Amino acid sequence: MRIDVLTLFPEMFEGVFGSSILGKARDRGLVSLSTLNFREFSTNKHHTVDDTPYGGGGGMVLKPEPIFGAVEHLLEQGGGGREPRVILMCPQGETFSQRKAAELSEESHLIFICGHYEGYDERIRQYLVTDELSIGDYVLTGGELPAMVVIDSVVRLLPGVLGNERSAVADSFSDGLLEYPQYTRPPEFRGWSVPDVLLSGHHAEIEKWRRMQSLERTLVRRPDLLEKAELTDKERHWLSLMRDKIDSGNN
Ligand code: 4G0
Repeated sequence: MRIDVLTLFPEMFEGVFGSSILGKARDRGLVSLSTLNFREFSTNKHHTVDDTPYGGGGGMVLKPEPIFGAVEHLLEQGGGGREPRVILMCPQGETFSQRKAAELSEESHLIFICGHYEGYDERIRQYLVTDELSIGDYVLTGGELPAMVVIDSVVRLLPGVLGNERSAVADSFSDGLLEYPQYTRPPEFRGWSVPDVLLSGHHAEIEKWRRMQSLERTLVRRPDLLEKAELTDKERHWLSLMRDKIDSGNN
């Protein structure tokens, strides 16, 4: 996979792209990660990339020429493959999710556009961008941190990026439920002990306990996830008892 980021602050990506899992994936040739400063594609002599909005109202708007110029430069570099996804990070975008990460991980070329502005010229959205994404309902000073979040979640899904043992572990969301609690040595720490069942060696019992813990934790913290989770009739029944118990505790 090839990933390009259009940004006025390429130095923000150095640490994230060079470190840990992302850095290793890049060194091993599993992904190419590049930044491009779109100021280089400004068409005026002061190299400006923004301007005041038509119709007034204050603030600044990102001009179309530097963004179109930078994307077209990347397309001229070729690299074969399919049409790239051109992704604009903005608070008005579709909320990013694990499902979207999985969808993007199937692509061969992603281009991220990061702005620091109150807005983009609408023609960028209309004629260049394929996806508008938001990482959540809050406003940041720029789209760089959101782009890093999306890139990290996509790259870790690429084949060979995570070691076998790590990818085998059931992540939160992979089965629609939150993860069960985990413990390691010592069996007792400051008087707080590890649940007996985990030390019992009864694998069937351990699996049952973990599943119940996942269900309970999801019910308490993220009941919205239960609507889409794959549950047995027995589990649904157990959850309704649990829900009643919680409700009676609150009244
Ligand atoms: C475009 C994304 C870019 C428009 C970007 C702000 C949060 C997110 C930016 C704006 C961002 C997110 C209209 C404020 C840059 N902040 N939640 N800031 N507006 O993904």
